[in-house]
Amino acid sequence: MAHSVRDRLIERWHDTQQFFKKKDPKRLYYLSLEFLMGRSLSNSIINLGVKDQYMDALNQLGFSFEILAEQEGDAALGNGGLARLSACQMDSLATMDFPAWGYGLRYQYGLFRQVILDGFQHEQPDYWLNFGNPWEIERVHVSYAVKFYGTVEEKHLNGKNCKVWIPGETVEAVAYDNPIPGYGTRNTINLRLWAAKPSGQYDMESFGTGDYINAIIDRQKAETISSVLYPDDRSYQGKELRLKQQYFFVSASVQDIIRRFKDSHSSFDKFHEKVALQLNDTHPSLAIVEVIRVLVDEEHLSWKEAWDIACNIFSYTTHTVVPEGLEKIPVDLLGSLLPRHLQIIYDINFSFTEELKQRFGLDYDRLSRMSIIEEGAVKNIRMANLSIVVCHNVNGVSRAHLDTLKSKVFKDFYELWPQKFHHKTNGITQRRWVVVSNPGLCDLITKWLGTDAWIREVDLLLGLREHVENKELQLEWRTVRRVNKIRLVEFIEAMTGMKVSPDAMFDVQIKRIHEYKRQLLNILGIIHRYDCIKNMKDSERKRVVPRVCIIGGKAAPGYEMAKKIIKLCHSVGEKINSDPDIGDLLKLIFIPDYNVSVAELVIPGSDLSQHISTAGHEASGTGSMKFLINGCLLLATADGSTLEIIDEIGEENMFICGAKIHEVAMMRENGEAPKLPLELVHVLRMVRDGYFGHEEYFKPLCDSIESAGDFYLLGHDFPSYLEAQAAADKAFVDQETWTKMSILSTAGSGKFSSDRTIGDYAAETWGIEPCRCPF
Ligand code: F58
Repeated sequence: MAHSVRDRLIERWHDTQQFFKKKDPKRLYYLSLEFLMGRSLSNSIINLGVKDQYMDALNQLGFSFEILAEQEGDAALGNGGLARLSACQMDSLATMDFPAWGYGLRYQYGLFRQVILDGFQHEQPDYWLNFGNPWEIERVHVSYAVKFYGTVEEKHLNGKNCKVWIPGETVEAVAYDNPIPGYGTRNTINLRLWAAKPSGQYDMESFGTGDYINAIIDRQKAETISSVLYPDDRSYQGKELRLKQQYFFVSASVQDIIRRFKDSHSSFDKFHEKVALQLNDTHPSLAIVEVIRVLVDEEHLSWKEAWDIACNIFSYTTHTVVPEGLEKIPVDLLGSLLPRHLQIIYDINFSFTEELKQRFGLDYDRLSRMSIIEEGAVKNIRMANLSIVVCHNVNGVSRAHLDTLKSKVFKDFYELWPQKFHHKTNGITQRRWVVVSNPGLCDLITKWLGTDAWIREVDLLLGLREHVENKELQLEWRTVRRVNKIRLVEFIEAMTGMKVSPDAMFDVQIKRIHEYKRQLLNILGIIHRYDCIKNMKDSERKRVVPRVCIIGGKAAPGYEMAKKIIKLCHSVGEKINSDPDIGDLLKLIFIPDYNVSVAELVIPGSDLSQHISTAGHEASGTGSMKFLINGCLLLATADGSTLEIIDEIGEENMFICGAKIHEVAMMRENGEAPKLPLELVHVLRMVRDGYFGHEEYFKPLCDSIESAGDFYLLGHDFPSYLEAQAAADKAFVDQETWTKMSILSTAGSGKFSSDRTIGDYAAETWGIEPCRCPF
């Protein structure tokens, strides 16, 4: 089936590329080291508009589409928010007919599989290409040599002094194209992923000297560059392999972009009118240096010409809120791997620091903060500084994030170039997150709006507001949600062996495990709830709203605290789930191996979802948007994009808790460690006393709150968190009110479509126009 869908994809993809070639519009090249695409089958047949035909054909052959679709594995070439954002944005770029290309790496091992043994996370390799990948087209003839190491020599050529890089190693980058179909359009854009292969000229000397076996083994090593995705979503890695990955993918992409441009242009005069390059965080920032190097050293443009081009074509989006999250590459490492690039970075930095001196005088503190080179025992290259200096546009991913960039992370740069800084609030695609994953709700929305046009024009969802009081809609809404809950109940039983009741409130927190995302706050809240129920009289228990608490997410393999949180969740779950006093009043489930496909199943079946990062720590957050559009209510802190969600649907339709961003900042500045609330002290005592076992193992978790300064302010936020939870219970009892809040959540979610985000980028940052291929 996949192969027959693939044929249709290839046809449209080919026509789209031919059409772009003929029209020669300005193109956007989206560079990202991570894409979390998930499954492709359902998405493709829906976007191609052939779902019904395929369902019929499969029925006739005696297959069920749902069962077949379940067989597909996820393409998990990314970690978390940043990577899923790239996937949503590719869908919007295709649907909105923008002439865009994605570039990335074709890792052989995607994000690790999470296996839980005795409540502990273990990582297993995700060798996702084992049975082949029907969605890619191998382009053996589209390949480029990528150089590493070696020396730079000064040569005199055609009356000019030139730098010539003599590489020490060359690896071949081979293209694998992945068609991305738009919805309701013939346009099908390309995601080109590079795989590393030994170069034809690789190590010929070793062959020459007769060391045949070792020469072959060395050749094989080339492939390691694209072998594995780094599974850390917290920090940059000062590792050589990571740097090699970055340069490998950047070099191949830049060569490809320049080759395509030169196919139809004889000079670089119009390069900036035809090319926009988007850097998804700083991971592809070496592209800036590579473009300058190729233009100066290989195309023989002047430094000034190359510089002007680079400044015109590059834009950069940052996804972090803390300076520690910014990428730094040791100068020695870069100098040995890419000697010519280091020279260029020094040249850029020289001009930049001269400009700073002109503007601010000899303010050495400022100079050292803003310099691209960080001085110190180990000298580093600050990739964010390099990106800001060159890019014409620096974007944050929510309004609140931009404020943080301006006032903290990039304060100095904002003072210098205020016009460069903007935000484009993130969004998610309604095609994947409703049409594919929640067909029941999709049909219901279409019925009540009287059109399916909202699938391309998401603002039409607002039309649901006028029906919110309609009892018929409310009933149908509840029915659809109930069916989704039952599907989730079955999934939970299959994954964990636990039977839960669909009458309970399904309260979900699924995302990467991080201290700042505060899964610990959630678990401590659950222990509190458990303790309260245990101490209730029978008559009181009757009033308890039954809950199924669901937590899922992966911890980075080296992140010990996150791993302890996973184990705590299991230990608490074991205790609660087997307590006969509790029965169906409370259950705690950990869903293993959380990924895009699991999210597609869990989100439509959730009643309440939690987004409770310490205010000021989540740059945007996109999980909340997926829940929102599916009519799941949010329990959230006033952080990242939640602030904008409040503006759209109103605080009265959500459960908001916790310190505000400025309050967190104030508490931190004053070094206040507020007294912990008694309920929290009691709950922590239960953990410390071994109520859930493993007291030694959990001690650092308790210490982080009680004796290590409670950096993430669980103590401060605990009371208001419990209040928000109580408000959610109260609202859930009144199913009519809950349903109205749910409808209003979906109705107000339009702003958080990636179509809006991409429309804003296209108009304000990239300067590209739709280019629609005729049907
Ligand atoms: C995430 N960042 C943000 N980084 O945390 C989230 O708030 C935001 O919604 C999302 O980006 C999309 O903008 C994120 O996923 C990473 O994964 C980096 C990977 C490499 C190391 C540093 C973090």
